[in-house]
Amino acid sequence: MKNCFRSACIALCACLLALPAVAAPYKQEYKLSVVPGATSGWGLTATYFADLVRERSQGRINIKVYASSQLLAGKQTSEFLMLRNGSIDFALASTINWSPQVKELNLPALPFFIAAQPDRYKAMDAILAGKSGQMMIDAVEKKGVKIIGWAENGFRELTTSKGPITTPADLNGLKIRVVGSPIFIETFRALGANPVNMNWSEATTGFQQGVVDGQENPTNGINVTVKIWNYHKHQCDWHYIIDPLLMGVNPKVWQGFTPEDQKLLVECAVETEKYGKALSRLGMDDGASLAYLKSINMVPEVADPYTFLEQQGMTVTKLNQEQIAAFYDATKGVREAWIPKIGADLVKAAEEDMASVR
Ligand code: X2X
Repeated sequence: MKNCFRSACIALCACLLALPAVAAPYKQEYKLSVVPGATSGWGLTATYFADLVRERSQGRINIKVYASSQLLAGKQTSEFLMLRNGSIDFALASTINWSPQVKELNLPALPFFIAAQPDRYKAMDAILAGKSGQMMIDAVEKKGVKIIGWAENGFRELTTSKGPITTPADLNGLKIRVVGSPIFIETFRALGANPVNMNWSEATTGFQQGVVDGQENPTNGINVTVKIWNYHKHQCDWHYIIDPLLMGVNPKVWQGFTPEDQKLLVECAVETEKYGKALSRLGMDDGASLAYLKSINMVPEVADPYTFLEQQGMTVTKLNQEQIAAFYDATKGVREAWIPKIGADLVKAAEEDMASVR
């Protein structure tokens, strides 16, 4: 009898050991936050990621994109904290919106730091693929959010109702809407402008009412999709800063995925980076973005943004390197003040990454 009981126990244990580990069930829906609208380049990039993940996981991982700062009650600079505390599962996020909490993310917002490079796209790619990109990721992860990839909102160009703008003096006294991140206030003050802090969720109403004379955002991703010509007739292409996008995940949510699914998510993020960068750079690079978008059959309606903006009655002024140098000089003090806050070692690593592709 005793033996019988023992054998039964052994058999039961063997059975239990043979069972696969019981993974936590996946959520029916994972919420992904995006600050601007669903039709912005950034919104389309997030949707591309969500669709890819759904398809490759055969519907096991269902990510829903919540655009227009819906999950943030309009307050874009609270996104990082909400993702960290788990109110949000995923975010495709601008370095600008997380920079109040993670100082290192001000690196791409150092005025004219990347714009002064001979090839700004190459310089950006070198940073993201290099040591400085990894240092930014490490800084975010140390603060409690998992990063699985990059994408791009784009180089930010200035649009104004008064203009054209070709020298810092042209900005004198102009009211410019900026995001609520301190480096922007300092940069525009250094240029003699009057920066006004406004959430993106309220910005277009502000443009409509003429509360400000201008704003700065990327050409393809935002200026075209928000129909900026309805408010501003001038665009100054000065490339003064860029906001790469981070694909962030709440760490508990991340740990809830099996290793295979974590791998799948990273692979989807890698493809999303290619798509997002191509959308952002389309019509402004050597043609590589158009070729890529054609190859995946995803060319958007506006493939030539400059011609398109001019057709809408806008004047686009493309500054040459000499004109950009005048803005570079005028913002020297901002760079000097911010390098120690961002971290001199990070800025040095970025300089080395950019130099490696010159
Ligand atoms: O607020 C902006 O300008 C936007 C949409 O580009 C960001 O979220 C950084």
